[in-house]
Amino acid sequence: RALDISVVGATGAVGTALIQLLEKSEIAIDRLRLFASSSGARQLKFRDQTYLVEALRDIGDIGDTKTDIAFFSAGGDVSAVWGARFASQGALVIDNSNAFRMKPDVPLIVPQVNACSLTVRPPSGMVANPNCSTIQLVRALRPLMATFGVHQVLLTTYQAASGVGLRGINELEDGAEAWLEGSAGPAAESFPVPLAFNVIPQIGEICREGVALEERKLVQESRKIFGMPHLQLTATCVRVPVRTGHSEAVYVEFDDHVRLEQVRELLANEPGVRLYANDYPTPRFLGDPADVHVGRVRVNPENPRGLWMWVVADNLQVGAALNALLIAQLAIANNLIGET
Ligand code: 2RA
Repeated sequence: RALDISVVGATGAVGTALIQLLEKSEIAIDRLRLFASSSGARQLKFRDQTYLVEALRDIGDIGDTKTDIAFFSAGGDVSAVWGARFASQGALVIDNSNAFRMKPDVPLIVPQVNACSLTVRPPSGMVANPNCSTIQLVRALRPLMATFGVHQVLLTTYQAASGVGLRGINELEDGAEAWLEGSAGPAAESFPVPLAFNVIPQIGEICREGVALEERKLVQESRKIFGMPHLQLTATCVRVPVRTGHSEAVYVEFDDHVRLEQVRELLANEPGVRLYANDYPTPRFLGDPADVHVGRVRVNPENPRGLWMWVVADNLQVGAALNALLIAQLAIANNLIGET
């Protein structure tokens, strides 16, 4: 049946990508409502119709619609209030924020990795979309974790400016332009320090023990998705002057020796993973934005239990919008819509 769908955060980087994916999807839509935190009505085209983007403050009258699926990518505060309310009124809420990811009763889903964990427990039909840097990591690790015993995972991320949304891209470009013109450029707002021609080893606040929030998310979310509460994983998350596309240098230490040919075969046969045998992906020249791109796969010559790989993905697609759409398609296929 055609569905009643809402998108909250419709004019942000992720919301825009999601609406484009929805338009091309086969999901039948009876009613679409678009909400944005920014004031001022805007109009968006969708499947040859024009839709008014409503301000969040207007969201209050959702009582008059039985929303089937509500996508949220407008920040944790909005999700905490309105996501919970949509869910309590029976919607399947697919939330891109950090608000509910670690709640025990909220599934944290990457369909290619833990689709079986997608259950929607009434009355809360909340499903959490993991953090972008987590999604590409677990999609690359999945075939290896399913085959070998893993002792620990170490990684460094190189995350694009669009991780903080359109404002991040604008700040990077304005800062780069100013730098090339010899001026200091705008003060840093989206990042701890100016990002242009720089790298910043901090994403999110520095929590206890000197661990940044982004690094803690990677650990906690990977453990929840794999169902491995004691998985040894540690990371340094770095912001780099790239518009879009997160990169990760990942070191996996297995319980036993690994053969490079077997690892390559596992990655090459993993749906949605593109293996580069003699080349490597870079964010600026990335291929299919729906894929996780893996290159530089090599066994550590000093330790036959250790494997390096370089993992790159579009943080707005793989890391957010596409994963959210795949969760919706999975829920529809599993007849979970209207169950909440
Ligand atoms: C970032 N992963 O890159 C965080 C949120 N998208 O900023």
